[in-house]
Amino acid sequence: MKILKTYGETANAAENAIRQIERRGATNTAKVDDVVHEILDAVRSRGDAALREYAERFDALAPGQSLRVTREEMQAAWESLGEELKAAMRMAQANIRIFAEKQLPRAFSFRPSEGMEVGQVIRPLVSVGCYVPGGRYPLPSTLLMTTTPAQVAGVERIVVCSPKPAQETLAAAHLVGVTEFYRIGGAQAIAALAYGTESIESVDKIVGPGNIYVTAAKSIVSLECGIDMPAGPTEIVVTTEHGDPDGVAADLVAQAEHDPEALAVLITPNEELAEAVVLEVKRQVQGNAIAEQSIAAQGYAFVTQSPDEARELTNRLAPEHLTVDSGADLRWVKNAGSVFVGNHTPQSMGDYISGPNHVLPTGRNGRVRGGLSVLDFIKVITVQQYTLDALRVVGPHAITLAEAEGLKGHADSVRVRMR
Ligand code: HSO
Ligand code: ZN
Repeated sequence: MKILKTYGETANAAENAIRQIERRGATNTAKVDDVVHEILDAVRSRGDAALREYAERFDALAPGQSLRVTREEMQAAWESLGEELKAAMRMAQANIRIFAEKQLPRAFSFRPSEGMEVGQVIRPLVSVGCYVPGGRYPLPSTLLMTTTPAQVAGVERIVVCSPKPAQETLAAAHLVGVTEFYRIGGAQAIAALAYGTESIESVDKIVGPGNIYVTAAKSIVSLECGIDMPAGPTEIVVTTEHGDPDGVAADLVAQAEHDPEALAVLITPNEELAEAVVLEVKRQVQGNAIAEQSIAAQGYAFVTQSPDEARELTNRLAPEHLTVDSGADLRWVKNAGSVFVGNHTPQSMGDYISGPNHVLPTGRNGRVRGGLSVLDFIKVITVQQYTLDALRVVGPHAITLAEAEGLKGHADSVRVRMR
């Protein structure tokens, strides 16, 4: 983990490192774009056959093994779990559900003037695909985080795709009541969800995190299918003046263990604290091979001249996970995926159990959106209605605007109904 002061001799080195971190999203997928296009084309043109070939080649699907997981398999997986894990999954599911329910926007309608009514209704998406990464670790928590808000929204058809799904992931699927689960992954799974195959019907939107192939595939298919966001390698920023070095280091190591490309950053005006955290990270990271790699490559402690500068830098990076000292004033947080306050709030609580989603914007997407939520699974549809009297009062203004735009048909369509 490199310590860089943003002032004095290291100011340039710090600025260069910051710029490189800022560019992290864009450069990433370019190197796999060609392969991903090839996979997408193959699944689009050859459907199930191509899907099977890729699944056998990359995801250890046995020849003859079905792509679709049966409900009996999910149930057996659930029954094989210990009571402790079952209880933890139940609590996570309950908290994710309550949180998503609170997030639901409301329908309304009102009368801006007599006889004129405008409003909105909320409708769930009809079908969604939830991608649950298989790779390095099984992620049953991601299955809960993606499917539960979709259920709360009222999505009719929820499809889960996960390569080499672990028993825990199948068990989580049983817990939430998933009925359509395919053991496919990578760009080929995204292609199947977006385009459909003989055996898999396409979905309206694909959500969930994934490796660089999945992220690249999602961005390519997004022209014809909804997607949530590019959720790439994990990122953590801790912005603190007086955090506890042990706890801060533990959070940095925790998120760094997701991926050799994970980003782990400390931002502090307190140089002593930076040194203590760096030492502590060095100690805690031992034996954790992936965290060691990512911290060596993308681990930074930026020492700023002031708390304000620390806050500005934080917003510039727009991190996926952000830990701050105090919740009393969060107005300064402009860009972040999810915020964790104080020494007693390990980021892992949010990863697993608190209820807010752990599928979060990476690659500076925290500038334009927050984490996955019930809002990703609904549409706000607007509704309006006039009485004849109201149309006679408000219509002339629409006619004026239509004529200003030279759109005679628009103007006439109002005029005709005012008679
Ligand atoms: N921190 C991850 C989510 C996760 N953590 C799943 C543990 N399991 C999102 O970047
Ligand atoms: Zn995590």
